[in-house]
Amino acid sequence: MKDAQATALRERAERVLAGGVNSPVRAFRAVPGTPPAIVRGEGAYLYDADGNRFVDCILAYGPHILGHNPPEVLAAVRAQLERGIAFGTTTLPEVELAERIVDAVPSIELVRFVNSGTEATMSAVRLARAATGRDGIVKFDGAYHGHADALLAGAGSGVATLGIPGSPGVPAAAVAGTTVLPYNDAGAIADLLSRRGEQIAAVLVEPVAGNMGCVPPLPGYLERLRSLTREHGCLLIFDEVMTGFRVAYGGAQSLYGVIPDLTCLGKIIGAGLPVGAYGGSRTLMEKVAPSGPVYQAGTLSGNPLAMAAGGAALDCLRDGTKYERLEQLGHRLADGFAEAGAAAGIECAINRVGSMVTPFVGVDRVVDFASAQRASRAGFAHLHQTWLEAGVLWPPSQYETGFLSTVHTDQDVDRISEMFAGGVVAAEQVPAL
Ligand code: KE4
Repeated sequence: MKDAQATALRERAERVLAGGVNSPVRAFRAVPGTPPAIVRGEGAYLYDADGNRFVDCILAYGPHILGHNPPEVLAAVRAQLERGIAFGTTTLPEVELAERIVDAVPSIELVRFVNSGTEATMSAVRLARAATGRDGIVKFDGAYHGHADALLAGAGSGVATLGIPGSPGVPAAAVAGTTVLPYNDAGAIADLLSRRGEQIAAVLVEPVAGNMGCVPPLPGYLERLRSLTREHGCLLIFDEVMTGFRVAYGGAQSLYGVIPDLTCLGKIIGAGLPVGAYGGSRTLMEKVAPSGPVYQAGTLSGNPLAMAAGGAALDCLRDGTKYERLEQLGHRLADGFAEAGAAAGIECAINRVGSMVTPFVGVDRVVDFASAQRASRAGFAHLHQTWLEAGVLWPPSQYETGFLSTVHTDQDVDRISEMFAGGVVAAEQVPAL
């Protein structure tokens, strides 16, 4: 029955939504099967109309670190709803969330809320260009920073999933200032900056890559980015849309002790409601209108419902104890994958930072997009289908990161591992899909 409802919803959606989805990765184009027709989320689980339960490792691609509908977030949203949805004025919830972010994130003295991660990175790049008077931007192959023209070059996530080389409609001029380098290659960035550093406004990096699958920074890499950008007068921008409040309460910058000039946030700070943010020093952020000339705006930026939801979520995370639980769960899951792969005699690279986990089948090490691309996508697709049939919902792409929440149980994690064991096969053994 679940396939019948899923197919019916997809066919109905394809009659009125572009591609039947509102974001390409949801279309399951890189894996077999039909996206389930989800009608409800609760805790670590999603449910379809027939009540079939799925252990959810997508978690809306990151926001639901506390699981679906955490009571504290629901209560905060309900309370705000009674007071109003949007006012077009400054409200207490946006000030309170900003205070939490300023208190938590080392690089941020002033913050500006927007409505998506794309807006956050797009605005941070504009600010960096204005602040330095330079146009050049460096990003890394397989990193995804949203779909702003200048940042679609060499993008990961859905762009990589669908194998789109950038995107039609992005004029060459829009990406002319964007240089794409391999991630985790300190020599490549050192060489580029030695040759063209004075033209580079900013180096934009996911401090833990999450859009080529999860790929942690090699030891010393972030420190090297920090020293090289400082040496050449470029800004260092950490895109922490995914890692912010995910890998630590202060994000990857507090986990690794490397402080960027600007930070982009999203996902968890809205607890599933539309949100993005960018922030940095007072000196930099006062260049943003209306205090400075760098223009950026948004009708629903700082929306009170999203702000109330994010504030409640951060209050649940602030004491740090939940990160200990996320580390335990992530460690248990990664160990389960590694044991299953070894037992099956299949070469696997299991990458993890906290509760961000990606298994790569058919390779022994993944440190950048090129090595991620050497993993068996057919093997991943087979694994994804095995999970789906067993009631585990994993992101439908090798180039997405699986997430755990504070309300996943050891039993949930062990089931995911058991199904990994059933689904991980060598590329040559992958049945015709
Ligand atoms: P949004 O514009 O989708 O809110 O955020 C863009 C973005 C920016 N930076 C990072 C590090 C991100 O991971 C994202 C978006 N993440 C993807 C998942 N890998 C969103 C999923 C989707 O496109 O539907």
